[in-house]
Amino acid sequence: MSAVIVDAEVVVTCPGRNYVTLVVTTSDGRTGLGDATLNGRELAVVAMLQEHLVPLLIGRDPSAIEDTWQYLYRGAYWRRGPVSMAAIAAIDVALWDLKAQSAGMPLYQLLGGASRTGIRAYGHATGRTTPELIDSISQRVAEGFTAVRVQTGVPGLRRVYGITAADADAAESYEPAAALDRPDEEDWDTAAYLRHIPQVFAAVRERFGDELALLHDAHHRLTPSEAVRLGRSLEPFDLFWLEDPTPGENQAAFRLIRQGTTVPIATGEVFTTVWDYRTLVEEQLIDYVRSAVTHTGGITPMRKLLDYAAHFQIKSAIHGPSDISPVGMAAALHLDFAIHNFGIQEYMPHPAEASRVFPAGYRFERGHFTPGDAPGLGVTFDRAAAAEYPYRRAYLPVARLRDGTMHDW
Ligand code: KDG
Ligand code: MG
Repeated sequence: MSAVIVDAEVVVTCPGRNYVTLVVTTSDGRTGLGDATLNGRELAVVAMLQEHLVPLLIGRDPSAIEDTWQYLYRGAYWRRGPVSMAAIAAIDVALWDLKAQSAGMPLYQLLGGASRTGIRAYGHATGRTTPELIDSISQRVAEGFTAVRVQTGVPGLRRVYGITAADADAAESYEPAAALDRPDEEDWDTAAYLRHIPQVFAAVRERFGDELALLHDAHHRLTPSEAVRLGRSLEPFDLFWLEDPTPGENQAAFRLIRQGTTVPIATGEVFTTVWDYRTLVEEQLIDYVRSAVTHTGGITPMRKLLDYAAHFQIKSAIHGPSDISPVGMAAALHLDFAIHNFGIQEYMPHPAEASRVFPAGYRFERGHFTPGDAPGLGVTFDRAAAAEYPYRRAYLPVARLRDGTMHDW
């Protein structure tokens, strides 16, 4: 008789930040890992898994990945949404991990094999002032990165997206979630931001020359016309992309941005299905798909989404912040390695304690990753180490305008 799923355990651990991990066990004693971390809403996914999805897995054939995905997605009646899609993603990735382990192959081989020799990654640079930012970029370049996301403080604003608090180590900590009882508050002034950013990119290009790829994340803060103004003002500095210029719920807004500026556009880190991209892809309104494997239902739908995007000359840029665990990162890297339309991979290092909990076989060298050749995802989970780091409630910040009005964070 072929193996069946006998257990699926959900483990929450906080090695420097919270992670939700699914461990699926089969009747022949194999285990597969999935990442179900949803930053600031972790326990909602835990409940979705423990109360609703794990009971449906027991006794199922672990090799029937597509059928299980459809069973959980269509079978719920209530489709989409980040809590459901993160829960389904963890199951899907764990089943791919099991299948590749059974085949004795690294997962990328099951996805079609290597399409490249290395996965180009971008690092993060941040500074409250331009000299501090230049130092931060220099560190990334010294580490071997050929592409860097550049975020900067804005004069007159206490705290903005991507910039650490004044008392933190500005160069090294990008983690926005904080273990506080209430979300931290950042301030925002679009006019001040739009005035300041072009000067910063001028200084960065001047210092680092033409070759270094520069990226910037507007983090959903702008209207379409403000995004056009920003895009145009940054055209002389040849950005690799401008990310999340405007909130993505209204896909049609991107038509205005596309008509107004030639700056390449990346979006989708908060999207959860292919439907969130339909207008963007079919009308070629974006250049990069930013979805995370962890938040978009796993490897199964991500492969379909990226293949669909490929037909419209749109490339991958899988979300890789520190709130995607090393399990989710490994899943992204195997997909990056196999697909044709790979663009770039985000890399925000995990807290040091996380590498104790999730020993991973992927390697980072001279700005590029390789996923490793261990069978499956190539990540293990040290439960004893995980138990040393209990869950801590944490929230992402919120943003307010100068008069106190809530704004998009
Ligand atoms: O959980 C939210 C973070 O992952 C997000 O703010 C990071 O925008 C982000 C990025 O581009 O990595
Ligand atoms: Mg982003």
